[in-house]
Amino acid sequence: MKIIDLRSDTVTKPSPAMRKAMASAIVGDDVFEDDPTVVKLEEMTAEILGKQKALFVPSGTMGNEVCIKVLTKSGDEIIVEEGSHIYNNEVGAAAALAGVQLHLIKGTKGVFTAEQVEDEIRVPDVHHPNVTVIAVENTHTQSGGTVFPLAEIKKIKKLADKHKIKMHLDGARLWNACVATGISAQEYAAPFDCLSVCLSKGLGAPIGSVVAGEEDFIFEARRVRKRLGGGMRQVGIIAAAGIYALKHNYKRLAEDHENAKFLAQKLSEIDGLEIDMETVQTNLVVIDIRNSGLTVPEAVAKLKEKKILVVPFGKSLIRAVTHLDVNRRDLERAVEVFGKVFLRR
Ligand code: TLP
Repeated sequence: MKIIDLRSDTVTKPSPAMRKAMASAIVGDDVFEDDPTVVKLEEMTAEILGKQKALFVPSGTMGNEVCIKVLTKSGDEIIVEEGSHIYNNEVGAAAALAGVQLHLIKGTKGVFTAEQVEDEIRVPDVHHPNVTVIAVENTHTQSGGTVFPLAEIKKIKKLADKHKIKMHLDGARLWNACVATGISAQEYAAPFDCLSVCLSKGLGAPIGSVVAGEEDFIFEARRVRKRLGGGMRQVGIIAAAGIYALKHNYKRLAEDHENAKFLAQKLSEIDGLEIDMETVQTNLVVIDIRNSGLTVPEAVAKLKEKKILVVPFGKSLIRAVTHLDVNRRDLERAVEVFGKVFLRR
């Protein structure tokens, strides 16, 4: 029986058509900026995001960290939400690589307000670090893929301008926010000095993220990427998958969102499982199992025995993600298995 892998949308495998595009990509040495397929992907992404330039990087983590490094000096402070990927899931990279400290803001389902930021901005004082960046995550992974409202981002941007603070967007799943709201990627990216977007999540490419910003920003970002060991050679083979993904797999994210709603609805009908339906706005479903009688490791293991893969997502939480390699029938089977595993004894 097929394994239904709901651990993340990163588990998607390149389709035969994507592999064909990869195999026939024209390539060159990208450290010499000589790979036409990478150049094409960078130009295409810059245009989609309404920025002057873009840079292909191996991962979303490197994308965020390159941006942070370019925007800050060691000893600076950056404002991030307390559940953010930058704070929780990048192995302390902002501190280790850029030497910055993180100033945490508590959001509601990943969303914080301009008023909250205003309260946190320090007055200039010889003792204080310089606050140089405000980072937003859209969609917000830890909250279950919630969308950050554009109106609030615009208010935060106004405040950032007033205090001469730069804005960074962790847009690993920005595409999902765009499809869920109908707001274009350009509109969402406009308030930000730089952003990082992923091709290897819902879009289904095997590897790759893109950083975008103005020309001088990308010039520096290219140097930082090289310093981190992210200068790649005939990488058009991978960039071709990214181009294919942007062309063919963007609009279909709506299907993943529908599937996530279906899954969340059905799972929430099972005794002992709780889902905050308000957070099911895109393709992530966070399930609270505290009243099920099973621990998180037990639940993950029992589901795995029956070929359903999910990830632990907190003390009493597990996460299931919909993506292009699971269809409605797979999810119906997953619901059936959940029903058996969580059957009250
Ligand atoms: N998120 C992964 C895990 O690391 C949690 C996932 O499966 O959701 N920003 C955000 C908001 C992300 O959710 C992720 C990946 C990244 C950055 C990092 O991307 P990669 O894995 O390409 O370094």
